[in-house]
Amino acid sequence: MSLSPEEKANTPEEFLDLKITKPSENSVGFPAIKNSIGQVSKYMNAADAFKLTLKMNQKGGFDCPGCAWPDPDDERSSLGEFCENGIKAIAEEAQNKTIGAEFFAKHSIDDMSGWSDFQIGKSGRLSEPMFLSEGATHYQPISWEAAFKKVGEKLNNLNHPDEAVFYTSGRTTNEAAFLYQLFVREYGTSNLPDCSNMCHEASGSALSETLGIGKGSVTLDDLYKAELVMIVGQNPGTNHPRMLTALEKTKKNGGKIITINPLPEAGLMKFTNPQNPIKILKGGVQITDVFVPITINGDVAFFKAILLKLLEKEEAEGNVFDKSFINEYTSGYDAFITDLKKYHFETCLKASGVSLEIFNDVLDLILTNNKIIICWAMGLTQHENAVDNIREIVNLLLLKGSIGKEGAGTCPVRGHSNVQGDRTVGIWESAPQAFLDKIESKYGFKPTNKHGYSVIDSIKAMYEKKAKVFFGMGGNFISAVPDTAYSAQAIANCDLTVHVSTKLNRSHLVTGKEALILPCLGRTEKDYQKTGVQIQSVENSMGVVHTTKGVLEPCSENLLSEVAVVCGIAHATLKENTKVNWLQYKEDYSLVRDDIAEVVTGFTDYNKKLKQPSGFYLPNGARIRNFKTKTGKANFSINKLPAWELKEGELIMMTIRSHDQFNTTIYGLDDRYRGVFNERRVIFMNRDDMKKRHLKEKDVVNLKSEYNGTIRKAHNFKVVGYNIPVNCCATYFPETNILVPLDSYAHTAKTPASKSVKITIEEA
Ligand SMILES: Nc1nc2c(c(=O)[nH]1)N[C@H]1C(S)=C(S)[C@@H](COP(=O)(O)OP(=O)(O)OC[C@H]3O[C@@H](n4cnc5c(=O)[nH]c(N)nc54)[C@H](O)[C@@H]3O)O[C@H]1N2
Ligand SMILES: Nc1nc2c(c(=O)[nH]1)N[C@H]1C(S)=C(S)[C@@H](COP(=O)(O)OP(=O)(O)OC[C@H]3O[C@@H](n4cnc5c(=O)[nH]c(N)nc54)[C@H](O)[C@@H]3O)O[C@H]1N2
Ligand SMILES: [Mo]
Repeated sequence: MSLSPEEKANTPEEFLDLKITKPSENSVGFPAIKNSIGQVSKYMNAADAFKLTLKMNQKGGFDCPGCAWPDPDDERSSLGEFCENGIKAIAEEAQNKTIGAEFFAKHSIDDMSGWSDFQIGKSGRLSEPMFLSEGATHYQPISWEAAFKKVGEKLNNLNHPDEAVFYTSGRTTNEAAFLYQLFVREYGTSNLPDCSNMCHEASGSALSETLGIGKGSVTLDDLYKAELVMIVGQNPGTNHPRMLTALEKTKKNGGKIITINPLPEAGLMKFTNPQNPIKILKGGVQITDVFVPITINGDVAFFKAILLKLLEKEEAEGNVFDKSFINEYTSGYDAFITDLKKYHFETCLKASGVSLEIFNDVLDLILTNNKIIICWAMGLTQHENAVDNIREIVNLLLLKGSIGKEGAGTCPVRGHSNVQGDRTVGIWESAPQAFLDKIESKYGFKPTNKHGYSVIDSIKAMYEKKAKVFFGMGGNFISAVPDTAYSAQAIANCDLTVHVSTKLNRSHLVTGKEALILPCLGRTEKDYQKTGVQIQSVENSMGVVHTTKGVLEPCSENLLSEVAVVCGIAHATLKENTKVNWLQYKEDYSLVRDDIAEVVTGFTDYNKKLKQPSGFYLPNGARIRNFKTKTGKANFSINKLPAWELKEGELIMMTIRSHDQFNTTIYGLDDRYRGVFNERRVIFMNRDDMKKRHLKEKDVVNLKSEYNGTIRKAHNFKVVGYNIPVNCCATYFPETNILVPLDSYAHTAKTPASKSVKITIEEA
């Protein structure tokens, strides 16, 4: 009997053998090196591994497919510019093992669904296109031509182009992403949801409105020169390890660091640069000067408390606010201050869960420093009030005049290595009219200006059978999205699901009636085309566009590049009804860049500029105090104190990443820094909350969330006592995505609120 979509989508509930040790404060150093070498040697051959580490993030080398942290403009480490988790990312992509017809003949969809995500990922690299016909239990090989034809036919048979959804994960290069959105728009829809919808959408939304650009304003050099860096809701030791090297420099230059996080994450407390053998022996530097153990979603309250005290001091003594900046460059100051005065300091501080003593330490640093950078990631963006979180941060920076000057500004730290670039070149379900007009004037067709589906809208549309074809350019949609059971049914309602992927993942197992897997080249591999090996380009978290060029031979002869896949599908779908010469691009990617140069602002002379070894910076208004907002100024905003309460017995749960995963790709089963080994089905709890519920370490519990009357459950999690604020708890994503309600998302940005899920705990 076949498994239900929900059964296939959920991770298996059985346990491994959980070991718990004391969490570490320090990150990196010898264990990290040992760990990454271990990972490489298990899955890759040594010569390839060596070649890769030498070229990773080097000028003219390839961009690490891990995170989007920028490379230094000046010197790069001769040892290779990489980190433990970057090595794991490439070891995962450049695996020795490949899977094709034989593998899929042996393993049915149901069999593979019973595997853990770790096992699924370790199957190997996909090596040939595969097709799942209606009612079949196994995938079968299909030729590229037949696969393209199938996609084209399905798309052409829909009642309306809006019945198709085209998702993008953030590894896709600028060249492939630009062509992909061009195809989707010429086909006739703007249904271009992407992983950004679940990630930094709230940052984009808040920053566009307040500062006129949906990206951060700082460069790496600013970070070195900042007097004060605040790191809010981010775990760089695991997710952006090379950021710690930058912070080490900030500290060396005399800068101070405040960390605001429910968890004392290892890298932030102490860091040993793995590329500096002397430091490894000495035991590293302390990164954080003041650690603020905030309650989950206590950030607006905490920042309001800060703003109130700053105002009090300004009114008493003056000289706290940067008055000349406020007068010249901002709008909305008076209304903002009037609103702020409605709040009480004590109420705000209490809601943040922070002690007065720690609060005062933070306040002192903010009062005495004027070059402030605030960095943040998912801890701020994945809440219903996420946009408010970020706007409140901007309010603080504006009061201090800490924007658009050296050593100061906003630093949303992006996730996927090219998620920022994808948006820049047009992967956007609600792209601005000016961009659509440029497409029209360049290509001669009129793209629809109707806003398309975001991730949340897409899931609803598929569930309601308003969308019937799902196309995924990379990613692992079913494991990344919230509300697993509902979302699995949504996918199962589709007629066709298509995934362009490097590795097997759960999204290949939870399918529409028919399904295709289209295997593509990864970042590390050479991309051979008619005019020779192609380079591609990406944009990092700080708006630098630079090249990436693979160094290894492709793992199979039957892979296509993402660019070639898009060209093939566009050709098969649009046939003679196109204004675009699709087939030329795949032979020479510089032609795509010529088009981008004409259509996308900031890319003039793209091909020429890419020849600069470190790439080039895109224009950034906020960086030079040219705020392209509706008012033409930087806007203060009015943000409410979020009104959420826990009912008796409820905890607020954040779904976070372990040290051994890249999103839904599970590298290993340990979370070394947090002292959890060989198990992912765990729930981190405050020991007082455990006591209240008569729970001991390793007790097995079920988790239940109730939202607007709907109950969702996740079974079998082991309790781990942890240094986390009372009433808060943490679990890993994707295991608990089933508990995240689809309707709980950030206002205006629609980012799923996967960091503030209210749950209760039941005995298993
Ligand atoms: N190795 C590795 N690197 C990655 C990834 C990966 O999975 N593995 N993923 C990539 C992607 S796509 C992204 S978006 C980034 C994600 O990078 P992060 O945002 O660092 O990842 P998360 O694990 O989601 O961590 C969120 C952090 O916010 C804290 N937090 C949670 N809720 C709150 C809150 O309410 N307030 C505050 N102040 N803090 C809170 C958590 O304790 C945790 O430290 O990393 C990228 N890099
Ligand atoms: N509960 C909860 N849910 C979350 C989050 C959370 O913190 N909590 N975080 C959210 C965030 S920030 C993000 S960004 C999303 C991530 O969502 P996604 O981007 O959809 O997920 P990934 O796990 O990064 O996708 C991994 C898959 O991408 C494919 N892949 C890897 N490299 C390439 C490539 O070069 N080309 C192609 N075509 N395919 C490739 C592989 O097949 C791999 O299995 O998840 C979100 N979901
Ligand atoms: Mo992300």
